[in-house]
Amino acid sequence: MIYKRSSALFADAEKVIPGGVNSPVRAFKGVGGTPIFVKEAKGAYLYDEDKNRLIDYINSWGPMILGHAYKPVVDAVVEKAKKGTSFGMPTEIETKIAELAVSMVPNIDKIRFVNSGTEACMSAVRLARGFTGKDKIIKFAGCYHGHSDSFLIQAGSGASTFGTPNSPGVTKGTAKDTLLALYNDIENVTELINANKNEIACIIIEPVAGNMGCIPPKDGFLEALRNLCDANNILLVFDEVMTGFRLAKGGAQELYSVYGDIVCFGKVIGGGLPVGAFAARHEIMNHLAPLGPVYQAGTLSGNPLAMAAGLAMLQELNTDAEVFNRLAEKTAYLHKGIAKVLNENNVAHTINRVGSMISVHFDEAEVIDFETAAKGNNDTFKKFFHGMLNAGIYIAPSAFETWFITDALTYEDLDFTIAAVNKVAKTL
Ligand code: KE4
Repeated sequence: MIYKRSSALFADAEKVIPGGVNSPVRAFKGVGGTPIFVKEAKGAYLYDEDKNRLIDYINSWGPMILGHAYKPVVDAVVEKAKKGTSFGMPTEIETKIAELAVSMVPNIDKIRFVNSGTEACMSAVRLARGFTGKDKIIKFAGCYHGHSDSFLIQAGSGASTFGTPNSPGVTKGTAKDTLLALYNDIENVTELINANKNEIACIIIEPVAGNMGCIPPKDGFLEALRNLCDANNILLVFDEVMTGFRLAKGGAQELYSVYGDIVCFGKVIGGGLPVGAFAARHEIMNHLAPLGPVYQAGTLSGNPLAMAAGLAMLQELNTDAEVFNRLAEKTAYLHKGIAKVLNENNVAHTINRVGSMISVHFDEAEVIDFETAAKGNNDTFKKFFHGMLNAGIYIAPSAFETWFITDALTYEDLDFTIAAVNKVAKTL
């Protein structure tokens, strides 16, 4: 694959945009090389600036679950744009998408729209603190909830300790209120709660982790978290920015029948436009301004263009009873095919999969948390990434990310992908 034009465009971008990108993971720092510039996309395919066609397994990190330039979404956006893009005043379409989201997702009565997953999670934590009157939060090492200060915290020595900032600009004052636990380790969470009695407002978790690759919750882990929260007057915040409207109509809550107190959304809910949201039962959401004292706001929150894209997307997912089964079946087929060819080529690996989320880890260790996921961040992964890219397959440029399956993928695309893995495996 030739990337002449992408390289030239990257050089231009670097002069005026820090690192040449508007989000760090796009810069290929995790795999080396220069990022690919996309010209356009349709269905399961990206067309880059050098006229290469790539089968897309990132799909904008999740939103394009039905494929790029999905006609009902595009039509809705075009029609809405002709009538204005944002007014800073209430519009009927906000109520329409709120009603639909509340009908699709269990255990929520009200939803507030924002502009990103970060905003959704940041606001959810503020609401939890305001509702409980407590300051501390527990998050899990390796889980990502966006770039709000409270979340950019990395464990010091050991894993369950007072967090220390992992980004300059995050103050020690902020970090002290974020406690870090080990994903899938309920004893560890229990220790943290007991060491911080009556000080913890919420536990925030990705019910299926997607930022360490894909890591499913161990059997009983989510239920145990739910019980710990109930016994200690702690709110359980499910960050479903990735899993929401992807794993099932009702997301991970529906898949596992475990319910958060506050649920965060992003990605799919916006149909590819900037939308985040957080939702909960009346009692909690009524604490939000202008009804209650917890302040949260946004100039472009609920803007008609983004709502039009999101509503069209949710309407499609709500009416197609088979879409989530098709997505899961395609992902299982891909899993089986990749595992077969990696085994035939004696490549040490683990594959994690939940619904239409899948990740390939190039280490034989079972990947259950950040520490075990980190073992797959190695040269084998980097070689695999570039081998697949040269074969016309775009996967995440980081060992800590998940592949996102789109319903636009055909079984021919999946077979093409498996054949590419077989070819690349011989070079690892
Ligand atoms: P955004 O602010 O990027 O819309 O959402 C933050 C966020 C929150 N919660 C979860 C579970 C997430 O996965 C994300 C964002 N996901 C990353 C990809 N792993 C976004 C990609 C990027 O940072 O460019």
